[in-house]
Amino acid sequence: MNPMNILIIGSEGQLGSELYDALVLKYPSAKVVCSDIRNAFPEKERNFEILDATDAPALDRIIEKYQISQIYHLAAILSARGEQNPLWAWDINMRGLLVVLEAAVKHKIHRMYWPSSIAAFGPNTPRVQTPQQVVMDPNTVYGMSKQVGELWCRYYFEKYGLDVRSLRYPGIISYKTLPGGGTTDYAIDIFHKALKGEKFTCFLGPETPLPMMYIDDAIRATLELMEAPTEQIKERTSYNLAALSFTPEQLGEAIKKAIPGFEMDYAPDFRQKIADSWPGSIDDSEARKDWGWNHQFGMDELVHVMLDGLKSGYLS
Ligand code: AKB
Repeated sequence: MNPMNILIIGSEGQLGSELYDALVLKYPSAKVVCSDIRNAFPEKERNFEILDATDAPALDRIIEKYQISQIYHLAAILSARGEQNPLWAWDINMRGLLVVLEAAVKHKIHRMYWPSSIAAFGPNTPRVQTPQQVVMDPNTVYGMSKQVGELWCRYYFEKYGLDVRSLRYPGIISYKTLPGGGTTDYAIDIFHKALKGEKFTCFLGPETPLPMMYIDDAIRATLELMEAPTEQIKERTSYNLAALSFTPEQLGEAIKKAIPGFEMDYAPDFRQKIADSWPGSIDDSEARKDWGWNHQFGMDELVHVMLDGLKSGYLS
């Protein structure tokens, strides 16, 4: 089987859409197949299949049709949206993962990727420089699905030899697509408002630190993890991954340096409690040691790339 027939499940989201472009660029001779519950980019010429990740027979058909050998399973309901419909979020996130893991074993998938998140930690996890191995007691449905999902990934690796790899993403910041339903989304909305000359009301309080990362770093980390030799992958649940950590106030100050008239205020809502249960910063030294992870985008680079990118035609 050609190791480079790749399926992205959840290809139309914030991460999937940019991962597609990165995979096509990195592996020009690979076949990269996109799948999601809707086609968000009908103008793009590419292999696209409608797929509900919990539909096992449909997934079987796609894997067979394209002789898929690698899967990136990104489809998930994020933290804030998950709290509005907990059983539905659990079903999509958990049953979706199990359906894909089963299909991966059945079709002898060469390598699989599934993202975990800082949401897998919880209120009793130490919040500063949260280590790789630590108490994890998430209290959101999204976080619970990530924590248990990590254990399922390790289980499929140990029991069936499935080479499934995972990263605990921080909040991912990007300008090409809008995220949907996360607690870290404020750090994207703020740029749209700032550029439109509007005041931004943040749904988190000013002093809420959260780990964040520019999307190019997140995509590069994902591809580097997937390319790392098997013997270098020592963590089979999911790797801590970090770049930046800031509060809404600090981000606002950084934006003000570029847009001096920018104004923001704060009206914390139910998402504050979610953010308060997550780490403020992450110790990702194991990823750095095991497979050479190193982030590139700091605060200044992040602010500039977001403002320039949005100005180039992506402003909502
Ligand atoms: C969310 O806010 O739900 C996500 C995440 C941190 O996993 N961005």
